[in-house]
Amino acid sequence: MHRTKLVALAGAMVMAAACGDDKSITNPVPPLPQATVSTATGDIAATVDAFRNLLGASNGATAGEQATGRREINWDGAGANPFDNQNNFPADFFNTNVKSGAVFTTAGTGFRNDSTDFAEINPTYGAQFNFFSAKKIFAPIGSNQLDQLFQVAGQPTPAVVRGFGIVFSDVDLATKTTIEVFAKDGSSLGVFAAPVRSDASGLSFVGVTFDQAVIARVRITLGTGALGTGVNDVTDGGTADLVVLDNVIYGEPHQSF
Ligand SMILES: [Ca+2]
Ligand SMILES: [Ca+2]
Repeated sequence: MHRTKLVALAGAMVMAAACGDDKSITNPVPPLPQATVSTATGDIAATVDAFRNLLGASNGATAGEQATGRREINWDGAGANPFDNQNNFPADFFNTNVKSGAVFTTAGTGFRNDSTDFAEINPTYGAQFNFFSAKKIFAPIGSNQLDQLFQVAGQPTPAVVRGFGIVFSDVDLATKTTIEVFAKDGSSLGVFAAPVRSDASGLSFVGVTFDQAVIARVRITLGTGALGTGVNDVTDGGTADLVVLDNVIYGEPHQSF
């Protein structure tokens, strides 16, 4: 084992020296990718459909990298039923059980897919939240932020996508519910806010696309507070704008090199 490590280290040093000796190459500064943003509030269906079409045909949960198209998570499939209305939804469900190329992280304590508008957490939530696709919706537990990362469908291989869109329920405060998209080097490609709700459905949509697959991670910020027993929405006697999410729609995950 020690010999293997030493050989690998020596190899790395040779490579570093070779790179360091080459002063003839200059790296041109790449142009910043240009984002195309679409948003909607109220009756969002037409905007969501247009966003889907922008990304291409649905690849469903087909394993393996496809040349073009999109993926989508609606949280409604029967495969997720064993996890309904609990706080232990698997972070990698949508690239293991269902091969859609998405994994999630949060600084909170877990994730929850919910068929009761989260009313079992707090009865007041039934009057706040609503679904876009019937009838499950999703949220992190113990935090109002989550990250979505991309992998080649069915493989633990980091990937990038060219677009990402998301449906939110119950956005009450402007500029607080956002997606921030990041390139594979960790640099931010921009922050994009969802519009405030505007009708009884309470739904909002924001989506962003680029010409190339440049998005490696999306940070999703849901309003200004986490769901909780006794924690009411700002429109129901509380102090925080509580927001949850439904459909996430994204370009085909392509292996990032
Ligand atoms: Ca749904
Ligand atoms: Ca709210």
